[in-house]
Amino acid sequence: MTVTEDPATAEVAPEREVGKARRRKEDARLITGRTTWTDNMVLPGMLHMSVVRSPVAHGKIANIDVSAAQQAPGVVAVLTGRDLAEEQGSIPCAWPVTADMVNPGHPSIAVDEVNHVGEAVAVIIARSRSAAADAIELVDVDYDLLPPVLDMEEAVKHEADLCHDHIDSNTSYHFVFDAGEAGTGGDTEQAFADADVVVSRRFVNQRLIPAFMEPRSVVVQPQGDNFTMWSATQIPHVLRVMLAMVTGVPEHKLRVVAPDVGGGFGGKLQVNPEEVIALLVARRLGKPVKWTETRSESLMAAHHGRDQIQYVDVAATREGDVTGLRVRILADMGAYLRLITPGVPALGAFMFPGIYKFPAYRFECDGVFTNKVPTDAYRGAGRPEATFAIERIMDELAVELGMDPLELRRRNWIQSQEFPFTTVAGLEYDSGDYDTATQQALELLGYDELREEQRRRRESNDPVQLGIGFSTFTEMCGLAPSRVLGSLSYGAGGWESASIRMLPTGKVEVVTGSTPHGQGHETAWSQLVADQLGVPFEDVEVLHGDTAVAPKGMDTYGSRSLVVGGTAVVKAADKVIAKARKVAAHLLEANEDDLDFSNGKFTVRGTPGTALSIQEIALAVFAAHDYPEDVEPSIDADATFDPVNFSFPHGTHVCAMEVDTETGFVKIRKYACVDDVGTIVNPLIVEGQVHGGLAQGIAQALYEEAVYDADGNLTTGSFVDYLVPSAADLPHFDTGNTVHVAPGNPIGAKGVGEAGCIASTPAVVNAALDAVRHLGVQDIRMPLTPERVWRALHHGGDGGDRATAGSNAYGGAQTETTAGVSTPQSSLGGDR
Ligand code: MCN
Repeated sequence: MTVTEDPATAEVAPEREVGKARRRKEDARLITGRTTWTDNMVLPGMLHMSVVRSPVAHGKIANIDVSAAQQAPGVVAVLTGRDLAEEQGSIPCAWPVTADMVNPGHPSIAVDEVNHVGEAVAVIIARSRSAAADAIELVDVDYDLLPPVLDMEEAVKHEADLCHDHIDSNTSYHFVFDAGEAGTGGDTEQAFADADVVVSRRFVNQRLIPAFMEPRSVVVQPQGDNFTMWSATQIPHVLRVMLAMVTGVPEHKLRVVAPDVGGGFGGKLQVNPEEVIALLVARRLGKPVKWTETRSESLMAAHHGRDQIQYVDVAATREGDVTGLRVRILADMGAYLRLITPGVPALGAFMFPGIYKFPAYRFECDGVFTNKVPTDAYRGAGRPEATFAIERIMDELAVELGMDPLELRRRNWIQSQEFPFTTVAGLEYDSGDYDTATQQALELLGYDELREEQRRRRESNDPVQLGIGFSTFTEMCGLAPSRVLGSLSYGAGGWESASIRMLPTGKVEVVTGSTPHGQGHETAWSQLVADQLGVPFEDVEVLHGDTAVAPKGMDTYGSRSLVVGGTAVVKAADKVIAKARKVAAHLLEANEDDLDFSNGKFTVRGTPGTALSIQEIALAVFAAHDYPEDVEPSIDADATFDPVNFSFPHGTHVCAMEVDTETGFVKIRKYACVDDVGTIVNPLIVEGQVHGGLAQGIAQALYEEAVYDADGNLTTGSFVDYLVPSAADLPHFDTGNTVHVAPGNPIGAKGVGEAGCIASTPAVVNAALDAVRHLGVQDIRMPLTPERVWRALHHGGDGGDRATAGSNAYGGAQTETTAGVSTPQSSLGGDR
């Protein structure tokens, strides 16, 4: 081993990688088609699976005749729910939010009854994809129809039809968080009784479809009693555990691989019936099996998101100090409880107070069964719904008080010097400065000029009116401290793991438990490791998404990967350095305490010119000819990180919107946002994440809605009807950042993966309302289609399909505003 002479004079500190807008390493292979998506997999003797799906929303299966399909050319087998009844178990739900939550169970293939259009009733296994697809038509299923339960407010009434006739109610659970009872706030009822002003609203947060680019796809290869599954999933690690539990295939006999995955947005945070069935079929037939959904199947049968009816009451003083918040929601579970279906609204429960200092807060949620496809995580999962409600009602309160909406917010939000701040929901917000972010966002927007233009248009009765809407948001992400998840009855922890392998030639393999599917972890983790170990960015390879390669992991969702998984990587790197230090001390014949480590090199303090790089040490321990006696010949290291708190990114989003009062067309004139995501590892990725999130959040406000007809058919069953916007439908985004370092992780980062999606929706709706409120419009139901806007303008109400007046399921008024009285207008606990 030679010790390199390295005159200090020649040393130039390399530019830090963290903070560099590196283009993503992974993009070259992704955008040039040089990767293997699950559907590209071809295995010798591979069979193809297609799924026969229910065309009815609710019914008993009277008879299934598969004889014609079985005789079709190329068909190898046709299996029904009865055929697999012994082995298929139930699709797992890992988040029983209350002890008495009712779970109807969910067979991967329906056995006796179907509960939503698109539910699997049989599978066909054939030698080719086309043979499997063609035989679908040949399976003859007789259904005894039952009335579908489709409307949540009807479903919770006593006399309602039942979604599952073996359960005597459509309510799965009733979840309550009461700050008074939790000791984190005062008495909410008292706050409302004492209020000068109470504003009550009913908001509809419509059903959405995650609409990932790569459809769901799975390939299973049996090898004796071992199985390898490739799946377009966000959660190979969780999936493996769950499949082992559901099917009885021993966990150590099952390898799950998530190859490159083309988006998920929470929609692939799931244990899919088709994954279970493909595994069972491969086990039964002893042959590889592939299933890839069509786009229509994806829209119809992959889980949906959002779908809440929210009754929100806010209490305040006449001067504009908020004194109480009361939220009651109906959350549509769909027909079954999937992996985290019940937990989505429960997670949101803690975010309704937003960034405001409410002294009292009560939240109640009913998880309601309907004969629709189950809901589950969709980008933000519970937090966009909560943010929408609070940011909408703050605007309504401002109108009621005759205050500027921003002024009302400023008056009530947490001040920068008050961090860390424990909210009325019991969360400890870590750091931030809402004033500065807001100021910057206003400047980016050109706020003063746009307000002036708005005034001019109003005065001249311009048919095109202009409005400006805000959303000053925070969110809890970086999921999550395991103990907190445990206290919320979630079935797993929130840690993440990493390993660093120092290869003999000095190259570095980083194994991460996170599972990127568009977020660029290969690039960002390389930047972290390059800085930490002082090795070139190009010398780092990041491995992920294969339980045989990365055996431990909690996967990617909840904007957790950098904060939790990135921290595990940094901690593993620190352990590598600590191990290497012992070897370096030995080789440099120095005391460990006398060594400095920077830019990838150990130097002996006071002895300039003597240096040993960590890459040289990797070779030394590989040869293992000369290393200290009390250490092992390896500097590789593992780390597992469990955060002590969530991270709380925040930001101010401002939208300027034109509304054509003659046609109802809306157009985003300008969109500006300033987000604080703590330390930014890669500004290019962060900007991309914000843009993607904005696209989805704006799409909820303006374009997207999963619509069912009166029989329970999904009428938005293709991209012709379900309007995912293209780049051409979206405005230019003016984005900026403030940086308040997160104290809970050594990187100082907060998550960004969901921020744009959480923040943007209310800003857009608030902007549209700001444009037309003077014309008598109080609400417009999302998405703000031209028809809805026009109807709200010309016929009142919210332009949606509900009556303009009347009482909601809880006996409260739908859009009640009460100024100057001390009695709350929305009474909870009506007809349930
Ligand atoms: N990042 C950074 N600096 C920060 C925060 C994040 O450089 N302060 C970088 C990270 O290094 C990472 C990316 O931004 O490369 C996102 O990081 P993070 O916020 O930790 O989020 P996750 O990686 O955990 O991704 C999950 C999140 C979620 S929950 C959804 S939904 C979502 C999203 O990411 N789905 C996506 N972004 C998506 N992007 C794509 N292309 N496709 C999806 O399906």
